[in-house]
Amino acid sequence: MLSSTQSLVGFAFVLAIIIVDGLILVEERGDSETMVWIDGGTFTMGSDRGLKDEAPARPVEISGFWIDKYEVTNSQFKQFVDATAYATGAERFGDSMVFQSPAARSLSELVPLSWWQLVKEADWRHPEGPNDTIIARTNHPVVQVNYEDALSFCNWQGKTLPTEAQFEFAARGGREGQIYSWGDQPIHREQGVTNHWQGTFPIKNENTDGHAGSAPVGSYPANDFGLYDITGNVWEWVSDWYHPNAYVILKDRNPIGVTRHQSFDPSEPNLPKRGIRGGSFLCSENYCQGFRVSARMPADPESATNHTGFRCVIPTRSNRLDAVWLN
Ligand SMILES: [Ca+2]
Ligand SMILES: [Ca+2]
Repeated sequence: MLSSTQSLVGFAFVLAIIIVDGLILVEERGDSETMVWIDGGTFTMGSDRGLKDEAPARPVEISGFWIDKYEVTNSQFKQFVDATAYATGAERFGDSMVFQSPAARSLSELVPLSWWQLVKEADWRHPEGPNDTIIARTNHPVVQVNYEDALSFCNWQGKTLPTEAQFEFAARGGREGQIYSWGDQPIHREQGVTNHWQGTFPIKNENTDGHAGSAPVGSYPANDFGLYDITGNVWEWVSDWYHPNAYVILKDRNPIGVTRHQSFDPSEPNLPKRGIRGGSFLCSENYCQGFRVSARMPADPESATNHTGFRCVIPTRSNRLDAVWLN
């Protein structure tokens, strides 16, 4: 085995040349200050106690990989934009989706999803609209980034987005079969485990955790693998195309998701969707419960919202070809 040290866009990687099955593979080693190495292994992916798209729970084998400790922040995304003059989808489209708390006093008065509004000039620098600013939120996760924006940032760092299986394996932190990254205790029985919504979504945010919106990354305890906000704070893009029956279809070793052509969301059958994971500051016990480690959510890859961000992984042999590209 040979190794050498190389600097890539300001991030240190150690390149190791590994000979496997007669093929020479180049595997980058992450910066342990900002990334965590996850040992590979077999875990039970999904849940038979959750929603239908999380079943059947089944054994999945994952190869080891490096993953960011934190969600990508506004200041990190600014470095990328400053270096590349990248324009996000929301900036090019001129609008983006923003959560707006409805005036209704009870859930029965609400039209489902009416709390999402398309707001002109909402983008990553102005997550809730033109009068909003991220000046005091440099260490908050970047939001209002669509799938291509997230992947472009990761590629700029020599990284890619995690697969759905990598994300769930990392989020579980070795807690086999448990509901949350902290165990089986319901979130209302735990103190300060993650940034989520307390109270009745979407009409009353009791805000007992002190963050009605996003929190600075790392404000809450890490999970058992040392990953911060891997549940809660903001949803995170994963590389898999979404299918509600993915766990019936996918292979058992390093699954990478269905194809774009196969992607299917029953609520919008003609629009291929990617997956997002981990829940956000808008997830509550009465509504999405996205902070359960098996929870899955389809998302339009071209759309961005003010509660979805991402983190990156170093490409491995298992996801190098399939996750780096957009289709
Ligand atoms: Ca909160
Ligand atoms: Ca998160």
